[in-house]
Amino acid sequence: MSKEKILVTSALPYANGNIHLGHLSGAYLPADIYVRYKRLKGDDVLYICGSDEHGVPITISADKENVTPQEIIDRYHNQNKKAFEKFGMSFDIYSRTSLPTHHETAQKFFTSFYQQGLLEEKKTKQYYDIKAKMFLPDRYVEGTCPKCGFEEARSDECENCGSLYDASELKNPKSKITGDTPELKETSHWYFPLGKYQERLEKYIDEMNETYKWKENVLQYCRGWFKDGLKDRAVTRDLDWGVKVPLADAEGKVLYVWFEAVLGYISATKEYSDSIGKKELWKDYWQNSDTKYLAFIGKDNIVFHTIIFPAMLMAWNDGNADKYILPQNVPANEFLNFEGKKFSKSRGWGINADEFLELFPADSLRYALAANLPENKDTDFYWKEFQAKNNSELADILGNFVNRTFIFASKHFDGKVPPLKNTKPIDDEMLKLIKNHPAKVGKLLEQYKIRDAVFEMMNLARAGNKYFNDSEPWETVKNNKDDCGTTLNVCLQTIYELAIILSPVIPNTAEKLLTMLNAEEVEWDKSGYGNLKAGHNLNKSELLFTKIEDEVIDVQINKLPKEEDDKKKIHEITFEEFTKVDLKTAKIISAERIEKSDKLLKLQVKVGKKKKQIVAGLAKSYKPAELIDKKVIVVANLKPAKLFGTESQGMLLAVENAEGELNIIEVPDTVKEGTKVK
Ligand code: B3M
Ligand code: ZN
Repeated sequence: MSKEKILVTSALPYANGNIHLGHLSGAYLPADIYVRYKRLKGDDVLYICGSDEHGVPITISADKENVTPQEIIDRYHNQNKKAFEKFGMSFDIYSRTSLPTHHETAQKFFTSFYQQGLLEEKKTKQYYDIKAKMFLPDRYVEGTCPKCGFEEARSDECENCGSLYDASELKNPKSKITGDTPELKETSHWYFPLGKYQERLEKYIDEMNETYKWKENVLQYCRGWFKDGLKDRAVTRDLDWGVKVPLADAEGKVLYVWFEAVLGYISATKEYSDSIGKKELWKDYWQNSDTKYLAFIGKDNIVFHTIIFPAMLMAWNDGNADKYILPQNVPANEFLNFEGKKFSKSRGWGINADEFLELFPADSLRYALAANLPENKDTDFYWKEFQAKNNSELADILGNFVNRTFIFASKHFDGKVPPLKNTKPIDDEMLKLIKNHPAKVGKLLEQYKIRDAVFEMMNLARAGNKYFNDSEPWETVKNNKDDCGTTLNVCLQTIYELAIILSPVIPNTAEKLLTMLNAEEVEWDKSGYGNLKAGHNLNKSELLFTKIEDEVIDVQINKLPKEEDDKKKIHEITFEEFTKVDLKTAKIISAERIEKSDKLLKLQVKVGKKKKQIVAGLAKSYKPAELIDKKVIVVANLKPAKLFGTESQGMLLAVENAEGELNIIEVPDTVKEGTKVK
């Protein structure tokens, strides 16, 4: 097959936080494995990434810490760049959107759209936080849904009932930044007519899918968007951090972060071209119809890469002589969760890449994540599974196979590759497997079935171990040294192949293997049999993987916030919320058992002048008669509910002892019933 020209991008992470394992699994590791594989195939691959350094989340982080946005992006850009390096990401460049080249590129796109008359200026009313002195993006306004009463609805959309409404209809709007009530203030923005491109976009996706087979999860998202109908989208924001809107009357306005971030892929490629002294090289990728462009992302970014970015490129191409290519495929992944829950910085749930890599080798992490990528559905990272992948696969299967082969070769063949002589069926079968395996694994990688590919890679080591066992070289070494040599020859050739086909996943280990073999890297398709000549000198073997002990993993598991800590946090309420609970003293005037329940008692209580019926779980702790005339505390404003068919109009406070017995909280007899408890 002729060599391909391939441009690969991974989503540009926001430089306001650290990369965690979820990010790695979504958009980075799969792309890196694919890129490394394609390079081994001899293709011309360019792999681009960088930090997304604009947008409100960055300004908010800066405000919180009382530092400049520049300080935030510098910090996280550098930290993430280092973490990616440590993880073994093989970007050709890790650029950043705060650079002048990017600002110019993004402004050029805006100007082109503006000059083509595509952008419409519209006046809108938006929530403005007076204290924070800023217009609030949708996700920073919360209030009560005008349709269903859900209290955590967004400014123009309710997660609970799914309705969309005008921001002015939201009840009790609150700014999530200051907690204040924001005011609606008029502003104007430029809108990109996304709707106009719907037909072309549908056709583009259909065609790409027909030829290159897009992932089902990606297609489904797109269909959903098309079904709802694409609408105009504002491409500017009122903010002072970002790419300035290149118009005279646009003071205080910047390009919407998503509008410019996707163009960051192009500007980063320009940066790369400049850095190697070939200024025009970027065009050879972005403006070359022979280039295959693949955008790796997580599922939350699908619409931006399959709809908005392509529409922008179409719009540019309509009005300019130099034409950009569109993504040929967008192999988006679902999410990786952590020990059964979503990663959450605020709850301390999950682990950052750099912290992880302080503790364990990058290859162990790469392998464990790759074997469990969220390709079609969300998956979970579990510490115990990570340990098992490292110990029972990397160490026990791969490590063991390599180790026993090298020990045997050094002990009985003077550290040289023995010749292949009179092969038997068992050897022929193994040789056939080696010969066909790279193509088999390659085919899976071409289809972005990376998990399956990883499984097949390790299968070669599994087969190697089995072949070693079945050939019994410890027997043949005594009575048939040629046969023994043949076994070792085949095992060493297998290790050579493993060093190549496993290298996209565990590059550091692959390098070690090549050093041990005293051999050079070969192309993927040439990694089958025949690379080690008889008599070739091997180097000394090294330990490839250290087993991870239970204690080491337990330390990590014990570090996770406990369920109770979680609950404590969730149950924290404000004083205002507390005052909503109407606690009053009450006097019990009657009590009786509820039929068929051995726990519940039906009580009549007097709260001031009012009478209330309360169903309480006191039957195991009190006889009804014991309760009469007791003065207690009740929640007087609890919504009535039915328990065992009996209405309960309140709740009574009691404490439970270690045996599970309840003791009602009594108040002194001198306190009148109906008194407010504070
Ligand atoms: N920064 C969102 C994210 O990190 C966004 C991606 C931009 S890709 C051009 O998930
Ligand atoms: Zn609602």
